[in-house]
Amino acid sequence: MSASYEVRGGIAVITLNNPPVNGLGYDTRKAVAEGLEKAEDDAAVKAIVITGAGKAFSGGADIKEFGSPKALAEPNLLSLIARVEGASKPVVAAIHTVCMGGGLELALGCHYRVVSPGAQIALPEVKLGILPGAGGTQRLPRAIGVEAALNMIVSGEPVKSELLAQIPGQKLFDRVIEGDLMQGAIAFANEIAAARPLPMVRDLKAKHHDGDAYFGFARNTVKAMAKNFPAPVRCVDAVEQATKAKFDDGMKHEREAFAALMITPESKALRHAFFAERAASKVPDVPEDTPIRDIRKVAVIGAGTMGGGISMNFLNAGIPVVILEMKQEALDKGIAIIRKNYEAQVKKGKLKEDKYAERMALLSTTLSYAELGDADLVIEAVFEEISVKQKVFESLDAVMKPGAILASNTSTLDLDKIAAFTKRPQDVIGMHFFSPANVMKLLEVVRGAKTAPDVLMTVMKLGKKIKKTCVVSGVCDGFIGNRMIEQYSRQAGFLLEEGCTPQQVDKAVEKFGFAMGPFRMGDLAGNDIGWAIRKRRYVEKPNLRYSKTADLLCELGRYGQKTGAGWYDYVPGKRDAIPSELVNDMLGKHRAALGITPRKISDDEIVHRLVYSLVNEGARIVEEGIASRASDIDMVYLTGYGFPLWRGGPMNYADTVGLWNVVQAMKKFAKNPADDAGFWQPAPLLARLAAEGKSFS
Ligand code: 3H9
Repeated sequence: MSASYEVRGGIAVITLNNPPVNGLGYDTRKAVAEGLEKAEDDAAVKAIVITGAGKAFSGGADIKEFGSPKALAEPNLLSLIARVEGASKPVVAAIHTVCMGGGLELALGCHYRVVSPGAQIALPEVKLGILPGAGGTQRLPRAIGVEAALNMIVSGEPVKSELLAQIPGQKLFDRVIEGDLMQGAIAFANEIAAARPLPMVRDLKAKHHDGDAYFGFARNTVKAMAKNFPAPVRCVDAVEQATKAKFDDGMKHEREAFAALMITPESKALRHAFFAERAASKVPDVPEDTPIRDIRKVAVIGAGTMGGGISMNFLNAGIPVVILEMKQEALDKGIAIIRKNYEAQVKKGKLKEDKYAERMALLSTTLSYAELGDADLVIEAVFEEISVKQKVFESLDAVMKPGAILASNTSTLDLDKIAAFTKRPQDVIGMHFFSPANVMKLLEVVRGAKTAPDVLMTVMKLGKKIKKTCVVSGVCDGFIGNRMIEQYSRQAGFLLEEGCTPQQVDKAVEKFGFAMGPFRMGDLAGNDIGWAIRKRRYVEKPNLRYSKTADLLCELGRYGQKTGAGWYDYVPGKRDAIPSELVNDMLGKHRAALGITPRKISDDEIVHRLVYSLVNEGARIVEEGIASRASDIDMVYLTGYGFPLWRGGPMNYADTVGLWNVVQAMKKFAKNPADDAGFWQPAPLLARLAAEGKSFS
């Protein structure tokens, strides 16, 4: 059933019923139109109420339909809204919980709107790289005023219904109904049943006292803030039309902008990311309704930067945390850093004093494992060395209550080995946070060979609660993200050997849209980390080729910002990366020693060699089942590694280039004698998909 129809005491009630969020897909639109017709034809019906079943009034147009003929099939959303607006009997929208996008546009086409307090009201289309395309840019400014509407349309952020209802002179909500919404809506419909003419938002005026200056300012601000996304500026243009053009002309403008934005690569990438994020939360062989364990208290081992950041996630979500350290001094230092972080948020106005106090009150500390026993989840964030982890997990195994989840924050070590240090490997899981752990969205959830399904599902749901994007990874060296970055770093080293400078590589990659190029990133994270991994690799895989440039840098003690010098020079106390003559000399000498004549390498080649390194390793990771799907890899790179959102992640980017083209480029790179032919051997999955003309998605 996509929408139900019933008559309650002379009021027809049409209930959208298209789970999970009553998306306005074809069947639902058709059912609403049929309901309207029935209600108009029934002389006993005085007025009509439209509402939504379940957990939403409506989440908007059905995004899954986009690009298919169904999205345009009549009644499309525009014609449905026109049909509602032109109905001969009053139509009341009864809004609750979620009213977004096309859902809000449908409500704006109704003659009246009543709402429950706490409902999330939004036009979030901009987050999908489009603008509201069913009258939202024309009707919302008429209902709540130009500035409030533009803020909502450009940000896409939800606003609580009771706040919107407080806007002076607003015409969005006719009544806020505390208590039973349907009872209130039917009572309201009875009150207005005889009112004529029927009010229409389209007849209101959208005015701004200083329109030209305001829209000029808004356009400049939006351009600066969203320079890689075309939609926000089009939103400003469309709302300006609402103030200057006739309603029908404004609608035409909106429709054209909507159609133009829909086909942009940016919108495609954002829609890909929307579905990728939701897909990542699903584990193919673990049912979503798997009963989960109750997590009421969390223990964190280690009060260092990572342990402190991890703890803050839980404190922010109202979950008590106990931190364990070996020495009181280390505990004091860790707590002081957490305090400092919260105080900085209070100073910036991002956190209220009382909330800060509430969070700190949830935090306790201990020097003794014996005091951790009542925690439901313990996360270890200690030194990345297997013997240290062994000690920690043996201690935890001895004290944690039965059923407690034992998690490791390891980024490289074998989780199955760690699990084997306990007598309960089914309760052991990896929770790989990214630094700063209280800020970064990504949480790689590492599933060991023996991790129990309910442990996995508990951590996935908990991850959502602490506002992380969770991606499941199987056990392998580096898991998803770091395993791929290793190939990217190897290739970056080859580029230096062939003639690039670190700044040239960083600039090209940053122009492509990465938050930071590989060398600035190395300086920030510490070049010694990669050095330690390479030393391990030289023993494990002696035939694998690495550029020696990064080792030479580390031998000079240039570990990055923490030592005041790395690939770049730094002025003490500052983070600005200054090109280093010493490093460029070092690279020149190294090339000479290898007999390489440096060549000029284009930005295009730099970017493609680096991004395709990620893609090729990503394909291996999918094929090996380490990641469940290619879009999981995109989520890892979008939320943990600064990959440009408007390109949708490395695998999506490869799809847009075309996998055949990617493989052709790789074959060309393989022929370069200064590169490494073995490096460019296409992963079997990539080769197969390219040959079959398919994509990762
Ligand atoms: C639009 O309206 C265009 C118009 O202006 C013009 C048209 C001409 N369609 O997020 P969750 C699915 S554009 C289809 O985990 P939550 C989602 O894929 C639309 N499906 O739940 C997932 O499915 P699955 C403007 C949708 O409770 C499931 O719902 N609207 C849609 O945390 C649960 O999702 C938006 O951009 C949809 N519109 O949050 C709203 N929305 O289980 C986007 C959700 O199969 N949606 N699904 O993976 C949201 O912001 C959140 O989903 C919402 C619920 C707040 C609604």
